[in-house]
Amino acid sequence: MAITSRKTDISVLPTMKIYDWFDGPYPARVRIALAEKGLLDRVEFISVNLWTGEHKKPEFLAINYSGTLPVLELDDGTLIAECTAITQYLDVLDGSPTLTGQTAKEKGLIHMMTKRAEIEFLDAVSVYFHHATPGLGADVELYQNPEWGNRMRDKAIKGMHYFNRVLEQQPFVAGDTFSMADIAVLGGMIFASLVKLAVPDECAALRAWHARMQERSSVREWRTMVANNTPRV
Ligand code: GTS
Repeated sequence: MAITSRKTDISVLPTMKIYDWFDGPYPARVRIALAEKGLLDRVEFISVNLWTGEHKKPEFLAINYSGTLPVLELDDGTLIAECTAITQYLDVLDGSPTLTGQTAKEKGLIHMMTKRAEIEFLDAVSVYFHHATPGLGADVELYQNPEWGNRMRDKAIKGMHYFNRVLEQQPFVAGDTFSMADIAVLGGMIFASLVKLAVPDECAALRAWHARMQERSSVREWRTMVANNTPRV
């Protein structure tokens, strides 16, 4: 049974702040979600420079205990970290969720596949980056374990095969419609491309899905912003 809801006029909503780094793969997830929801203009972006380790400084740790980006700050000062939590918040803001599901079943499946995209793919690529490559540089990467990083690289490649099998069966990561789970896998693809982790040739369904995703205006807009080095602020 679908939950009936009335759409809220987003132009009356207070503006929000997002702490992020404009071309980071996790921040990309939230920027793509914002574009999908038509909310990009409702946000002021605050740059936190990952490459100089700003996210590990006490000032930022006071904003997000985990020392990661992105973080959403509401006009009453509430801080919401974690891409999934932020996306969920943004999705229900207008009373008409389109990314996180309407029915109990949709919500359950989207949550499961988003978590799976993180655990099996995106987070694994991230660990590979931080541990088995120079990562953010010696000044920021104070502990590295290349063996662990390489294991996570192998896990990420296995994850790509898993999502390929999923996408052989259905058009989108969590079923018949585009959702937050697709955005999470997109985050994995963005990070994989940054660290030059190729999608295996045999993952044709994953490649075809990825090509289709590039046609979405939310993804196109993000790519153009990165290519032109013109972050929204
Ligand atoms: N679980 C977090 C989420 O979903 O928001 C992970 C966030 C995350 O790892 N963000 C990256 C980060 O802060 C940003 S980026 O690498 O995608 O640009 N990394 C810095 C670090 O030191 O881990």
